[in-house]
Parts: sequence; C-alpha cells; structure tokens
Amino acid sequence: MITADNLPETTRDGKFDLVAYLKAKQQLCEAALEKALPMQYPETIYEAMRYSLLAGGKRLRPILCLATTEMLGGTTDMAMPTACALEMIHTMSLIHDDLPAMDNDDYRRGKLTNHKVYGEDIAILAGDGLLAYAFEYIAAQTQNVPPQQVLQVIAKLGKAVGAAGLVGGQVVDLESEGKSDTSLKTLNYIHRHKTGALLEICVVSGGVLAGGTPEDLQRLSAYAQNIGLAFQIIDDILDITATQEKLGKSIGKDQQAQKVTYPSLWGIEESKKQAEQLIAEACAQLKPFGEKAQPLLALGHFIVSRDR
Ligand code: GRG
Repeated sequence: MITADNLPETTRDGKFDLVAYLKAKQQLCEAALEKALPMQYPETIYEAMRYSLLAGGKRLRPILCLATTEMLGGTTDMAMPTACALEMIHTMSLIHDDLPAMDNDDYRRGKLTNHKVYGEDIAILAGDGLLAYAFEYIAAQTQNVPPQQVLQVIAKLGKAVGAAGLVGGQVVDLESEGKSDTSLKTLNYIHRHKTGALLEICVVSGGVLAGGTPEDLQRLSAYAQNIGLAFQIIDDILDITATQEKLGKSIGKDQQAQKVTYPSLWGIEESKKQAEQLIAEACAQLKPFGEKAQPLLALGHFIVSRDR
C-alpha cells in the first residue's frame, strides 16, 4: 500500500513524471477518503454519502491542495483533512447538480447518479451531510497547523461554496438555460463561480495551511483562477467531443439544455487556444517558486490536455 512515507519515484530521467505523481496521490486520497467516512447508523445516509464520495473521479481538487502545501514546504499530513473536505464538497455539488431540479442526469463517474439509486430525498440529504461533514472534518482533524490558519481555511471555504461562489454560479447558470443571448461576461461569471471558486480554494487553502505569505497567496489565487477557467473550457469541449464511456457521464447535455458554452461562442479550436493561453498565464505566476512548482505546473498542463 502506498502511504505518505513511501511514495513512488515521481521523477524519471530528471523529469517530473505526472502520471506516477497522479497515481500515487490518487491512491493516498482514496485511502484517506475511505477512512474519513466509515459506515455507521443510520446506514442509509452513510451508504448514500459513501456511494458518491468513493466512486472514483480524478481527485484533482484534493491533489491541488496537497501539491500546493508541499510546494510551500508543508506536509501531506497537514493538508489531508482539508484535501478530503474539498473532495466531499466537490462530490456534494455533483450530487445536487445531477438532481432532476437541476441538470437531471442519470450517470456520474460511470455509475448511476445518487438520486437514481437512493431517491431524491436521500440524495439531497447525502449532499447536505457531506457539506456539513467537510467543515467538521477540517476543524476536528487538522493537526500541526496553527489554529488561526485552520480558521482562515474554513472562512475562505465557506465563502467559496456559498452564494458568493459555487451556489451563485449555479444560480446564474440555471437562469441562463435556453437563453441564446447569454454574454461572454455572464458565461465567465458562471464558470468563475461554479467551477473556478472551488479550484481556487483548493490551491489557496493548501497555501494557507503551509503558512504562505500574502504575496504567495495572491500568486496562488491568480494561478488557480486561470486554471479554473481553462478547466471549464475543456469541460465544455469534452461535452461535445468525448464519449459517455470516457467521461462516465452523459454527453451533449449543454446543447440539449441550449446552454451557451465557450465552444458555442468561439468554436472548438479557438476555445482550445484560449485554454492554453490561460494555462500559460497560470504557470507564469509560479515562477518565483522555481523547481518546487513542478507538480502545479504539470497539473496545469494536464487540465488542458485531459481527455476525461
Ligand atoms: C456547494 C452548497 C453547494 C451547493 C452546490 C449544484 C451546485 C451548488 C453547484 C454546481 C457545481 C458544479 C457541479 C460545477 C461543475 C464543475 C465540474 C466541471 C465538475 C467536473 O469535475 P471533474 O471533471 O469530475 O473534476 P471528477 O468526477 O473527475 O471529480
């Protein structure tokens, strides 16, 4: 079993090996998530929460948090409770997003969606349970980090998921459905909030836990905002070009819901160019961190080259 102390070599021929890095970090996250949420009474709700939380996924959000803490000299152990909490919140947002009242999806991460298995009532509660537990988990489980920094992570995370972040982005997204005149400004608002805000707090929380300076945090925010938007542009492209098997969820949903997307505004090629440009800008922010930034640089490039 891979643990924080026996991570496999992530450099080969002096070059950073992202595939090995992702595999190692994914395994660490899977084990930590499994441990974070054991089965207990009332089993129905814990089973539903575990069903979606342990259904795989790229685990990009916790990995961004761990990579950032480590870049600034912190340890995996310091960041793991927050990393797990970020994945809990991401998962709850997917459960609620898939509900009939929102995107009404049947598949997620290659499995039936939570409400398809447990019903809408339990799916809503599974999302609520994960959201509340995420905050409890950071507060109760974080060790070897000054309390003031833990408090800062909790406050920033609350802002990122609420009406000033994910919730706000989702509301504007719902209001824009079927409106073919949605502007680029509105589209950017939706995605900076619905997708970008969580990716930003993943990186920034990693920085806060490691005791980053205000300048570090500013650079990390800028990096994360750029990768966040690039991530969404690629997500829009994959909704057109990928297969359901590869993505593990229904495709062509944006067109079905008559949503304006980046490829619908710019076309696929230009959208790819814009995403690459955003990643270049993101990576430029990491220059002062030198060699230590390799994982975050590689994760940026992974975001634009991914096929799922
Ligand atoms: C957060 C309180 C609270 C409520 C949720 C439903 C909602 C409000 C917001 C929607 C957020 C959402 C689903 C944004 C889309 C983000 C996105 C592109 C998800 C896909 O992420 P991947 O590709 O998925 O990283 P995996 O499965 O790999 O983790």
